Amino acid sequence: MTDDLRSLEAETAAAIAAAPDLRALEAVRIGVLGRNGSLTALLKALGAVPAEQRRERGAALNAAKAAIEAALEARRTELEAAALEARLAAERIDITLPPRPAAPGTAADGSIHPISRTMEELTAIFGAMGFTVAEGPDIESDWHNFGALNIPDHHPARQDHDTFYLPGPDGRRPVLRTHTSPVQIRTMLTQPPPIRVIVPGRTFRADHDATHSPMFHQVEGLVIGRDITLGHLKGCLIDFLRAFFGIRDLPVRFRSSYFPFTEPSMEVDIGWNRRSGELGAGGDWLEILGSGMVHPKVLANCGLDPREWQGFAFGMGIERITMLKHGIPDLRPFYESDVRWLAHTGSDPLSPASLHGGV
Ligand code: 2U9
Repeated sequence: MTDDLRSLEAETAAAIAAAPDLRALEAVRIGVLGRNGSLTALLKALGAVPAEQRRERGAALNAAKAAIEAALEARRTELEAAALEARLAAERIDITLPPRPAAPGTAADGSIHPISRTMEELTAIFGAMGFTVAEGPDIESDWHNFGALNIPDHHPARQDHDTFYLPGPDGRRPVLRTHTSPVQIRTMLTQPPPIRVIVPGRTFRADHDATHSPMFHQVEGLVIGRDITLGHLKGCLIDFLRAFFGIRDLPVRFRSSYFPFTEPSMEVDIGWNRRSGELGAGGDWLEILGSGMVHPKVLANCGLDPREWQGFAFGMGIERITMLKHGIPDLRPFYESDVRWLAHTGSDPLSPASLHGGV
C-alpha cells in the first residue's frame, strides 16, 4: 500500500472516530466516498496507473474502501444508539407521579358527583363497622320487592310506593325496585348469617316534583345474628349519623313508627335549627331515616328461623342526606349534568372519602 493511501485511511479513521453525530459522520463519508471524495478521486485515477501496477493498486483501493465503509457503519450504529439513549432520557415520563389537579372549574377538571361521594362516605363509615356492600338488579320480581318483605297484595304500602310496573311473562309484573330492600332479601337467601351489609343503589317511584324524582338513591342496611338487639341498632345508627354529619354530639332521637318489614319500627330524628337549617343544635327535630328489628315473617320468608336469628335494618334517601349535609336546596340539579354545578358541588377525585380524613 502506498503512503498516500495509508495516510488517507488513517485520517478517515480518525475523522470517523471523532464525528460527534450522524450529520458529521455523513460529511466524512461524502468527503471520502462521495462523487468528489478523496478516495473516489484515487479510484478515478486508477486508469492512469501503469498496467503492471494497476491490479495491486486496485486491490489496495478496494480494501481501503471496504475498511472505511465498515468503520462508517460501525460508527453509525454507535451514534444511532447514543441518539436513541438521549431521546429516551429526554422523553422520560415518571408514571409514578400523580396527575396534577386542574384548576377548579376548567374543562380539564373532573369531579365526583355528590351522590357518588355520599356513597363512598357511607361505604367508608359502615366499612369501618364491618359492613360489606351488596348490590342487586334494578328490575325485580314482585315477590322480592314486596311479598318477601311482608307487603302482601293490596297492601296500602304498594300504593304508597307509586310503583313502576313492567309487562312480564304469564301475567307476572316485574317492577322497578321501589327500595333497595330486595337486595337484602337476596342476601339472606344466598348467604348464611351472620350478615352485615349495606346496599346503596338506584330506586324508582312514579313521583316527580321539586323534592321527588322518579329515580332516586337509597342506602339500606341489614344486620343479622343470633343476639342482635335494638341496642345494636341504636348504637350503630348514632355512630353513623355523627360520623356522616361530622358532629360529635349530634342529638339523635328514636321515635316509634310502623313499617311492614320491621317490628318494632322506629323513625330516627337528628337535632337541628329549623330556621337557620343548621344541624346539631337548635331544639328542633328533623326526620332522617327509618329503622327497626327485622320482622319475623321476613326472616322466615328468607329461610331463617326467627327463634334462632334476629337483626335490625334501616333505610334512608341518599339525595336527602346529601342535601342536608351540604346545604343543597334543590333536588333537580343532581340529575341535570350541568358541568358548572358539578364543578362547584362535586368533590376532588384525588381525595377519596376516608375516615381518617373525616368524611
Ligand atoms: C329487609 C328487612 C327490613 C329497611 C328499612 C326503612 C325502615 C325506611 C325509608 C327511608 C326514606 C326509605 O328512602 S326512603 O323513602 N326506609 O324507613 N327501611 S327499615 O328495612 C328492611 C329492609 C330489608 C330484608
